[in-house]
Amino acid sequence: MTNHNLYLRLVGDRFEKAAEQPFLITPGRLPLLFSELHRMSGLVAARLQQLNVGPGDRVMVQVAKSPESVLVYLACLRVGAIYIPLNTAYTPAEVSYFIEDAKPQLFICQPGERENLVARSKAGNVPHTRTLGSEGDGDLLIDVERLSPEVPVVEREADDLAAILYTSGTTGRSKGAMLSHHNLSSNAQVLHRYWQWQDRQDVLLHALPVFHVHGLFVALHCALLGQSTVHFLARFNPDQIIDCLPDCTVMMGVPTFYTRLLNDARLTDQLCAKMRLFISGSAPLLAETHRQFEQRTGFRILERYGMTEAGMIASNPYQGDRLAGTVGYPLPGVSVRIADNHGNELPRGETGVLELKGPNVFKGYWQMPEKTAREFRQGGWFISGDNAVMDQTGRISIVGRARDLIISGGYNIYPKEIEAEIDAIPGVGESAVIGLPHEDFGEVAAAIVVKDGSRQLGEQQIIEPLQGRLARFKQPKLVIFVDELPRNTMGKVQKAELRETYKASVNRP
Ligand code: MLC
Ligand code: AMP
Repeated sequence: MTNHNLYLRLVGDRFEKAAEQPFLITPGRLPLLFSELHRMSGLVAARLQQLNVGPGDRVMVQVAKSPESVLVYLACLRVGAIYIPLNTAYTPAEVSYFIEDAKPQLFICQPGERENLVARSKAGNVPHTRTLGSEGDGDLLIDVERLSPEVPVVEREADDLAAILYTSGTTGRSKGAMLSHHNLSSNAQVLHRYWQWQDRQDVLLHALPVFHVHGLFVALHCALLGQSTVHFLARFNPDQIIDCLPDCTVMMGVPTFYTRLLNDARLTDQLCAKMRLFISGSAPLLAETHRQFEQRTGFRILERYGMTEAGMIASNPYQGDRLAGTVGYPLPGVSVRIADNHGNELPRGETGVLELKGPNVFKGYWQMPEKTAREFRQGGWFISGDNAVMDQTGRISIVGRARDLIISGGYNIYPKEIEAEIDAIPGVGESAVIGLPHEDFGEVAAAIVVKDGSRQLGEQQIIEPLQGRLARFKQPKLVIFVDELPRNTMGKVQKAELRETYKASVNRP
């Protein structure tokens, strides 16, 4: 049997004879070298085995971005475990849900969160809880050097799961998108070719979080396939970005990265002299940002489109026109069609829901077979939930969302989840959470609230109860009180009307 384990493609023993080339360069730390990657992921894999983590077991991870966190990911692949990264902004209350749902064999959290999370982990019957800090500290890796790194790469079938990434649902309940070894390796190889990755020469500027598709899979997989050195920054920090840019050839970011860079006078064409490619995705890039960036640096940002359930779906061409406001063409091997609400394909030029098929499309939502079935059409077309239009040449523009979804700085916020929390606050009659335009984050959540008259309510009485219940990025940046919510004749709240009324209400903080 062929071993389809993604680890073999990404690392294997490909780099053992590599010169001492850095893989991850993290400020203030010694670089992690390519030549050490197999041995070090072997040590972490040996630790996982000591904790009885084996094929098919889930390993849930809520830790700071660090070279060690990448080693944990690679070690999970190596032992055949399923990697489940969580946003570090999630509160313990949110994490409890994920533990309950995924039933991990091992939960790894930040040392500072140990007290908060061990009890929740125990309540969820998780056999092992360990900690890992941003410097590799914590108890996960204590004495790991004493173990043998000779851990074989477990055989995996193409459809075996490599990772589960949680994505919020329209019902407010998060769903775990199951991604197989083949889903991830096929997508990585396509991107590596499509973006003409320059093996051993490209240097990647990486300031994205590593708990989402963008920073974890798209960026790191391309770098591993291309044996690229990566400037691995904990977060988007303009000073560090400006420092690193002269050494780098590729940057991947959400649109907020580009608008923030444009607000920095230090961004010049000389600073980007070595750059080859700027890529944007995860949220719509404004045509104005595209234009200004080209004017300032001479680079036309390459915009691509993807989602948790399918990795990357479409991209502007590497060579050829990178058109602002479009996400380019379906990637090789991916089929895209625009359909009406019943799954009938629409002629080119008409707006409808984007549906897709291909080796990148996930295996379904973890333990939600009915939900999964509802998201697919006959013939295996996955319903993306994005509204799009295709021109005569097949070029795609995303024109909106069929789902009630807010994308803020590249993070998804599902209004239903926030509304449920607000509606539970004493004194609230009902609420509607909408996305409003925001210079920095593109969109932010705003809550439109109707009081029930039973007590005095101000913005603080709405926001305070959300602390500890919802991650900060999900909390409304603005609360507006109204007498009633606008509804149509069917009784449905008219969110489009609310968005129009309040579109100028949020300014840059
Ligand atoms: C931080 N905050 C946010 C926020 N990020 N609020 C709304 N939306 C966000 N995205 C909050 C903080 O909690 C803080 O709140 C306040 O805003 C100011 O934070 P900051 O210091 O300015 O934020 P910063 O750390 O600079 O982060 C902003 C960011 C970051 C845009 C750089 O959010 C980010 O890296 N986003 C990338 C997300 C991503 O990788 N998405 C890919 C998903 S994959 P307070 O109240 O505490 O002050 C996907 C598929 C695909 O979508 O196609 O790629
Ligand atoms: P997530 O579920 O977090 O992976 O987010 C995926 C969603 O991000 C998609 O369904 C789109 O709505 C949005 N998205 C990703 N890339 C783009 C893009 N280039 N333009 C517009 N929306 C995008």
